[in-house]
Amino acid sequence: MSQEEHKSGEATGGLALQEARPKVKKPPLYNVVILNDDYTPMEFVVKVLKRFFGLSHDKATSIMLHVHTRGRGVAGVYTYEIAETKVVMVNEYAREHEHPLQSTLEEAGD
Ligand code: TYC
Repeated sequence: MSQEEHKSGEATGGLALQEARPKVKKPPLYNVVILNDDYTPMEFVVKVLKRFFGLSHDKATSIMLHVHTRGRGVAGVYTYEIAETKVVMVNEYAREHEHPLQSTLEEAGD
């Protein structure tokens, strides 16, 4: 039987089947949060924000200053695997350069 006959029930003795709705559920999103500390140089934080989050120099500087004054700030919003990868890359890069800079994940608000 044809798709259309099947859906309408014409060829199924009147048993019409429900049209399936396309599944388009959005994945949960996560903030990559950069934390302030007393020792990491400002220019290193700006470099990290540019390198790992694709930010312009001005945007990276603005976020770095926000973190410096407020204690924490969002560098980017991603699906879980990408966000987790960014956190690992930032924290490893900071450790390699012997800076205490840390990033972490949190669920993004809708
Ligand atoms: N507070 C640091 C300083 O005074 C600068 C800094 C900014 C460190 C942002 C970490 O995520 C950070 N050198």
